[in-house]
Amino acid sequence: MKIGIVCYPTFGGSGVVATELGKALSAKGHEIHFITYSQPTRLDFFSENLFYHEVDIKSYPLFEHAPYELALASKMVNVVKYEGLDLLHVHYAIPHASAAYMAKQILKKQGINIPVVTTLHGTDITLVGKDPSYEPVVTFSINESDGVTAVSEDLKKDTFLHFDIHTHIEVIPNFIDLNRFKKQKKEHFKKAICPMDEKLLVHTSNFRKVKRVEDVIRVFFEVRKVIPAKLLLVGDGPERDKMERLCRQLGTCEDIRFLGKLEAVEEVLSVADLFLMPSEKESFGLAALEAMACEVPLLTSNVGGIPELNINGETGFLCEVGNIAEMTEKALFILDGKNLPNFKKNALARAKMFDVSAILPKYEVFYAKTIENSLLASNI
Ligand code: GMT
Repeated sequence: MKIGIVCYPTFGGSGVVATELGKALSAKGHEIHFITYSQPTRLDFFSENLFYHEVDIKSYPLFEHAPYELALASKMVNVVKYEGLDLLHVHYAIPHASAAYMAKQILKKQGINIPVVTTLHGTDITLVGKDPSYEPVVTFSINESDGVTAVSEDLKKDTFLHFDIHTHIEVIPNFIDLNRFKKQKKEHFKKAICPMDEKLLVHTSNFRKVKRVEDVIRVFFEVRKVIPAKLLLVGDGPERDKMERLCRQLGTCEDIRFLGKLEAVEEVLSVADLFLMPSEKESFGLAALEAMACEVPLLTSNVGGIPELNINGETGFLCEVGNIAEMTEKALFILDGKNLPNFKKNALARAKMFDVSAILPKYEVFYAKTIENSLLASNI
């Protein structure tokens, strides 16, 4: 198949999933065309089946905000037309689903039928999408997509709850490439960070409010009172400065390191003992899956799609959002020498269920079904 993939080419989970999906599909012989406003972060190599089309967003003194959606729709029209695409797969509803709808209508006038698959990732539904300033367009463009997928059952449920949706939503969970995300021998790194064999706690995120990084630091602070431990914080974002101030206020700076945006996050995960994801909302929790693949147990909140990933008492624990005392108690239980090996083993076993080889065929089947239905429905 010739597939166009539209996504945010940044460090966010939806962009990572979209890029990894495109890479995996291309490795299976599909021709993949990425249509994004800059080169996706994980697309930094050559492959004969991978193409990149940059969306050129022209500005003009009149525009306070350059019209990204129009530039994207125009680019989609051209790529579909000149590359002969079979399908457009857009990740994150805003504004990709509505831009795809516009491209589809333009192409229809030219006698071309292009099926559109929209994948919902989370905040496009649970935070931004349901805001009245976007809701009507999000509802419309989801309903008008030829196929819709969500990354968890919980996100599917939320979509039906917040929007007037009368189309099927297929749940296809996120996935992981276990060839890349696996425990590597990085003892020298562990020794450098934890010279006294301290336990190593890790958190990775985009440091947005919804991630509750403050809870990570507070749990660490409590754990640190009981056992020797270190904390690595990977990523960057709006809350980072505030978090650095909190570390200073608690006097824990010596045991906490902010690593910033890191491409090879699997190297850090390889030496971690516990991964923390205390998010307020999380439709899937891709970062937690990456940790499990590296044999790291999870301490997470019990919201959104996380319980579909983290099995309470097996791969880690699910806790109430913001309950620092509960999280501390559970963290100490996992980190106990007699419990830790079992949690690590279970985490890896669970991650294997989300290997790319198991999830990719679900997308291929869904694409084929969507193309077939769309052909039947179109008069072209
Ligand atoms: O978590 C974010 O703020 C980024 C966001 C995105 O769209 O990049 O992540 C969402 O999509 C990821 C990939 O499907 C999911 O793993 C995350 O759980 C989801 N984030 C939220 O629901 C908050």
